[in-house]
Amino acid sequence: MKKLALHWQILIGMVVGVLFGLGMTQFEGGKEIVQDWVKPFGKIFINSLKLIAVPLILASLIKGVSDLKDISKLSRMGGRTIVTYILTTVIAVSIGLMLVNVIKPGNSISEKTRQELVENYSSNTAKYKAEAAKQQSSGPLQALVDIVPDNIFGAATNNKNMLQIIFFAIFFGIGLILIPQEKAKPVKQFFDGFNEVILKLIDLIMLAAPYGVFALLAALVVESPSTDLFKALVWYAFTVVLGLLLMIAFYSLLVWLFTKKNPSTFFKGISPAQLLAFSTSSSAATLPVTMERVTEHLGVDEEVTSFVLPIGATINMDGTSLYQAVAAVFIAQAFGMDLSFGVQLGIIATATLASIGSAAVPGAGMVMLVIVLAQAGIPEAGLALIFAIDRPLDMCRTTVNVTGDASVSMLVAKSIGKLGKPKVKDWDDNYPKS
Ligand code: DAS
Repeated sequence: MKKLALHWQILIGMVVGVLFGLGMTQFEGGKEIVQDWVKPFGKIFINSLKLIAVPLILASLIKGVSDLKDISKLSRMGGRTIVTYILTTVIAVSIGLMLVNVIKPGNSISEKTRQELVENYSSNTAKYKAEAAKQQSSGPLQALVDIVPDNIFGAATNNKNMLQIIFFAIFFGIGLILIPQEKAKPVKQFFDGFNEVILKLIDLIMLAAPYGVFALLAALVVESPSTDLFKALVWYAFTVVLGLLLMIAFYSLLVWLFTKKNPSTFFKGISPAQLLAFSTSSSAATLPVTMERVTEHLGVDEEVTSFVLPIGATINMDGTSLYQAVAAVFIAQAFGMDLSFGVQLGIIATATLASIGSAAVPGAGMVMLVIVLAQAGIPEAGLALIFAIDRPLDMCRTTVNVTGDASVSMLVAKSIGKLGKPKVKDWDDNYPKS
């Protein structure tokens, strides 16, 4: 039989995991069997994702920043592009935070289930309380000071210091642009190759995803058989998808306001890339199609697409950042934690940076969620709660990531007079003359 696409394999892993877990709860000792012989494989799977986080950031960010080439091109388009990308990402995170605080998907979990979760998952509740106390006692600019590491190898030793890794990677990438290019070339080639290796490692890790999801879901079912946990997960998924749909509406408004192209022609132009993003969950795999559609069908000059879209695929992931904000607060709610406004503001910064550091491959947003959780002091054990339904959400957020890149490329092109008529006639007849 033709090998099933990975996302179908994962969906099957989910269903079989739930059924297996439900079956094991039907007889004495079933829970312990799953906890002793199945759950460890879920833990191994999540650890492998966390393992890859630091090298992933170094590789994808240094490559993305150093690909900006020379500073003059950087200044002409780079400033506009980076600012617009960061603005749309901050808006995405803010929409995510607003929705998750209004819908409160994690609050529908009963106190009994919450206690079970706390016992089963959060071995580090005490650490969280200590962290929170430490944060309260530190000065107002401590969060800023914490971003600059005093030792890169020390920073790389645990996922808590991801922001320091991101800072170093961006700093290093800028340094690469500023030195003589014959000196930078071998270094850039190293990081290009390093980036390829890391992306391959993620492919390999994701091959284990169906089994990892099976183990995670089976453990989830036996350890919290309450139906209210599943209800909470459905509300969580609803919150993410609602936020993503709002982002799609926001992009069409931006395109209409700033380029006067009507939304239906924008979506007709970009939809093949959106469908590819949805089915592959990979912005990188979709990039060639995104570039072709934006250039041929949306009238953006080649010089703009060749600069704005590769950078966008690397550092602009609005769907991912929105998902990370919702997921972080959902896990906190599920563990009965009341995040202060200050911590949620911190989530805006870390989810923005985490999405910048996320690679354009399946599951990367989940890997980088570790940063957001660690910085907000939320037990990363909560990952086990949401990973099981991560893949369908990954498909949705990747679609938004690609749509965001395409819309920003049109805005940047328009702002420098590089937005013309499409080369391929598939517009409707009343296409406005730009
Ligand atoms: N799948 C990633 C992408 O390709 C996004 C994510 O994992 O959040 O954009």
